[in-house]
Amino acid sequence: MSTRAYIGLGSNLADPAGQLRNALQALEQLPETRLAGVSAFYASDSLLPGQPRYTNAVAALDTALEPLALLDALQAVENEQGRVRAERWGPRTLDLDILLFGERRIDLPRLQVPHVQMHLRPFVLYPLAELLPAQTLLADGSTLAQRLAACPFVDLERL
Ligand code: A4P
Ligand code: MG
Repeated sequence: MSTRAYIGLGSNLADPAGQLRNALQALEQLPETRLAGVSAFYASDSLLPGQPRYTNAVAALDTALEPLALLDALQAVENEQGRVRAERWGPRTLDLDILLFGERRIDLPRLQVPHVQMHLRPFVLYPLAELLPAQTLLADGSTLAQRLAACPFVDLERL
């Protein structure tokens, strides 16, 4: 049986959109998994001051992997092609976060789902809204539509 999962992709390497495209190709190759949809790419300033701008997107996966196996697979993708240890750009050039895993609520040391910060981040909410209905309930009990209203489309550039 497969589960619909939503993955947040982020990169602030010199060619972040290229990083995301590579990551999407890797997601297509994951075992027991189908890439079911991808949002547009969005650019925004980093939450951490002094870092280059990020490009973010959200992908929908239909996967038969269990959540921790999916996390392992995503971390392998990050390690293989994402993490470039060029100090100038900081250590993290590809970030793959599990935003939602079906209706599951997971609270393990390695994995919290829904992603704890997602309802606060425009660069997650707007791409997610391209793939999910606005009435979808998020972890804090609010709907996607309510969170979008609380997180205005400011400084987010749809690429
Ligand atoms: N982990 C727990 N829950 C999850 C989950 N749902 N999905 C654990 C993925 N991983 C999860 O993550 C650290 C640990 O979180 C993992 O080992 C996993 O077991 P990480 O990606 O290795 O480390 P990180 O990147 O430092 O942490 P994190 O939380 O992903 O970073 P943030 O908070 O996302 O900050 N600004 C813009 N505009 N766009 C961005 O994407 N991203 C960051 C990174 C800062 N500013 C940004 C953006
Ligand atoms: Mg992460």
